[in-house]
Amino acid sequence: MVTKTYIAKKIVCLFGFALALLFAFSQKKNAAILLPADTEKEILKKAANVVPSKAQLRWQQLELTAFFHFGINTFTNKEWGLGDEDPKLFNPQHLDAAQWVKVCKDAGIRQVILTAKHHDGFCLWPSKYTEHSVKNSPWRNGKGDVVKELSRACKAAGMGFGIYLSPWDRNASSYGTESYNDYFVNQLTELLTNYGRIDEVWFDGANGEGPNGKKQVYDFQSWYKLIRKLQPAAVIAIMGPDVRWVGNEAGKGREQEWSVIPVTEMNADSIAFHSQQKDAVFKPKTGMKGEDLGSREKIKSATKLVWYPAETDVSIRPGWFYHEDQDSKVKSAQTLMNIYLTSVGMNSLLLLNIPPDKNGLINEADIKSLNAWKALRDSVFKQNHLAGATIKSGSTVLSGLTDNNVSTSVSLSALQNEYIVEADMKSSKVFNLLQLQENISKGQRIEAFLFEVWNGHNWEIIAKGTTVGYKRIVTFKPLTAQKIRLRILSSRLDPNLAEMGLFLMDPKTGIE
Ligand code: FUL
Repeated sequence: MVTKTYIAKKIVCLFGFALALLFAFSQKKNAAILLPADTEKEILKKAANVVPSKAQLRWQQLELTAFFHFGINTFTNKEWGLGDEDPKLFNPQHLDAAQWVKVCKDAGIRQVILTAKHHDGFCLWPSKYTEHSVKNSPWRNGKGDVVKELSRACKAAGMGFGIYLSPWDRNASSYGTESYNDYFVNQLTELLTNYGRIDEVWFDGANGEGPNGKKQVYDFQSWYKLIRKLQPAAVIAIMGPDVRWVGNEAGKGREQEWSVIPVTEMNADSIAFHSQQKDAVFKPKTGMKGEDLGSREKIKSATKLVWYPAETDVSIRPGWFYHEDQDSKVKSAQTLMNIYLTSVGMNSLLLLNIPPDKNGLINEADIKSLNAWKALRDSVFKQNHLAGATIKSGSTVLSGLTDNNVSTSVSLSALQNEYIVEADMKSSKVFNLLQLQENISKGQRIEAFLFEVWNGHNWEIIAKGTTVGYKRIVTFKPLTAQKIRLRILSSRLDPNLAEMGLFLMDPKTGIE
């Protein structure tokens, strides 16, 4: 019998269900669907509310990660091995993964990625599925496993750990046939199950087969599914949906770098929300090299937007693998500093390659340069001249902008069509570097800003910029001033400013 209480219970139940649905949909996601009827204002609002997934946010906040290109090429003195090498050549007699990790940690690097298999197909772990691996080498009498040694060293040091597994394989006889995908999945499964937590999986888009070479259709979607299932905290980079290649290997980010990108821009085949994670899953195509990937102009005709941040990969040496004759060509601390400014300082993450040598150690030349770079960064960023300043927007005093905590932020309100942050440092300071950070856990919003100083008579424009995102560093000639202001001329929604800093860098560093 249908009683009143029964009906009431049903209504409460339905109401609860509707609320839960509403809650689920109002949760911020790392992708958004745009509708044909959306106005420009609605599009901007949707774009401003696309946020990184948990894994993407953790990854971005690392700022600095390292690549270890190491393998059979280290012993054949090549960059791209053919896959026909004798595994007996692999013998890094003094290999010490803890040294690699220590060198990185001392340089302020927070995650490392190992080339578990490069294009030559040689595996740095004893894979069950191939003979082209460390198990047939004299190193540790064929009982060695570089992936294991490095993963353990990372765990002991609290360092993030990632793997590079080259889709292009010049050794596997199945390459070019459907069964190669099974081979690849088997290898990926070994790496994702036997070595503890994996923080990043890096799929290279490179393929040098040429027009008459073998053609392999990769089963990307099944690889992504496997990673999401076995290592849900990992980001999938480059030929993957979480991290985008910046577009060059020179350490150069974009002047205007949006982390929210239209799917059309990356020419993705498809996009779907993974049922458990809610993170977007799609297969990108390579070639996102344009200067502008996500401006208003770009997003206004989009149908889907995703959080897809840039990673800048560059080697500390001319090559990706170690070559003795490049010991004298290791990038200097100054060059690394410039790269830092044009990568991390341009809303990207820096993935710096530091290739171990034939002994299985990071070479002294690289260590020297890394330590000097760290000392340089410390000397520049130790003193923020805005710490202790009175910082205001209109009559509202802003706090937390110099607390080095990117998750505390101030939501600015517009004053006559722009957002103004003014600071009085109480006495004159000398500086040549402005650093800004948005709280990206609430989205990326700032589209244009001006930086001005008070010269005693009027406000003088010192620098102009477009995007800020996770971090934006702008450099200029050293100047002396007591009062400064930031004018955010355009923002997709009210900006959430997390950090603001003014620093002095030795002009000899040559950043201008
Ligand atoms: C490229 C590769 O071909 C290089 O050897 C290197 O691994 C670099 C990081 O990616 O596509």
